[in-house]
Amino acid sequence: MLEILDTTLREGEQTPYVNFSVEEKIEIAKMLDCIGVDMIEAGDPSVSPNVAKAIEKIASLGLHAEVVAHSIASRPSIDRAKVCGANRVAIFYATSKIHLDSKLHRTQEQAIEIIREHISYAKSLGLKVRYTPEDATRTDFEFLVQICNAAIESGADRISFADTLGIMQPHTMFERVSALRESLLSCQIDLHCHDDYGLALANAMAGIRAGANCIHTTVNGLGERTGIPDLAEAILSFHNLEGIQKYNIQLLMELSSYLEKISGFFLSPNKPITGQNAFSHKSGVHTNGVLKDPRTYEPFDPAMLGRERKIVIDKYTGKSAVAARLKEYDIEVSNAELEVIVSRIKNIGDERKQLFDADILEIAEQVTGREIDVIPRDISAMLMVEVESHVYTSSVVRRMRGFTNVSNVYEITGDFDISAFINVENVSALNNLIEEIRTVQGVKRTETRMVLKKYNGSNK
Ligand code: HCA
Ligand code: CU
Repeated sequence: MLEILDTTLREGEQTPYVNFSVEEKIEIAKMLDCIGVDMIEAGDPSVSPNVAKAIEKIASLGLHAEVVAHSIASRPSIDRAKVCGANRVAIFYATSKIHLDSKLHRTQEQAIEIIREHISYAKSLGLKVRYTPEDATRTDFEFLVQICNAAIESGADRISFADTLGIMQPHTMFERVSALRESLLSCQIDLHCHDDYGLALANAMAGIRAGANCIHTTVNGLGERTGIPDLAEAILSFHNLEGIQKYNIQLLMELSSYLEKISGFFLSPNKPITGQNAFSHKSGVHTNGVLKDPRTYEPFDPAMLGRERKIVIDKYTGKSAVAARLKEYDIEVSNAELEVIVSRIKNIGDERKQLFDADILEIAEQVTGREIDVIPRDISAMLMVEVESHVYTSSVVRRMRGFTNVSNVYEITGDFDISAFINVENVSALNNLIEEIRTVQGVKRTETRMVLKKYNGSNK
């Protein structure tokens, strides 16, 4: 049965500019445990006193998951893993020629000796041991087998086949893992796949097919450079495509949002599974299909994740989507009115990036000549930003204009330096966006004013 080791707390914290507090790490570990991941890699205690403290606290929580400490091959580091109370130490030592020659300055024979010595030492402390040949996928295969078998003989019961540079493809991964399975002494095989070419999860799934036992993930795919497989993508792929149903899917969105919030590292809208657009439909053909039967354009029901589908209304939209949106507000229109409303939307949609419910309701009001007295569900807000005195206001404006949901950015006089208009789907999206804007360098303070009613210019 597949196992998942989540390494948000170790690999994830290696994401540029991401750091977690001890309390945040404890919260993440608890949520991961509720989701049911099999192992939590909680950090390398030699990195800093706070990393060590977090591992210690997590190890003392009595979680269901095994708590793993990462470590270089050094006795003091392994001692620290032991002191922290981790169940297992994961010792990594690179094996590729380029790492041995240029980084470690060791021969292959020396590397084998170092591994034997440190694994035996960790075992003597009563720790379970995983050995990671770092850069395994660029390592001479015969030597890789030799050093891994030396590690297993010394007491490692797990080998992490690390694609440190993300250079595998599904078929090469399948071949390599099959060959490893044939050549290695008895052990569990982990797959640590980096995502440099966007193939990490596909490679991990191919490796599991070939007989590996465990894949490494992080929440939101965090990690060095472009990270490693995202926990939610991995769980949903194995659940829906491979029929492996052992994890608690309902908590994945909450954990992902929590990570966005505390890391300041926000998901791109088109990210699979947890991205904002994952269940949004736009073209007339798609929306018409989805409204008749969601299975036409949805690989699975968003309710699995506690999410809802969204029908985007703009110039691509057809009559059925507009009628359905109006119906959500209990507004009935005749077929002739509907046709005029859709044609107006198509004209406006050419000029405007995004149409909100307030705009659609306004058009309906104008076309039908009847007053529509409902409050749109999506939200508009005015955001005021004060900029640090040593920062150019224009540099903050430039960053703010990069956010999709921010429009009409003005430099202004008075207590604040910038005002901008925000349009989002709901309060939590508003919260996320404001948090994101607060992380922009040079932003000192923000104030948000929610719009209650909007009056557009006379023309449209
Ligand atoms: C690194 C180490 C590692 C280790 C993976 C593992 C890698 O280069 O930072 O222990 O399974 O990618 O090789 O993250
Ligand atoms: Cu890594």
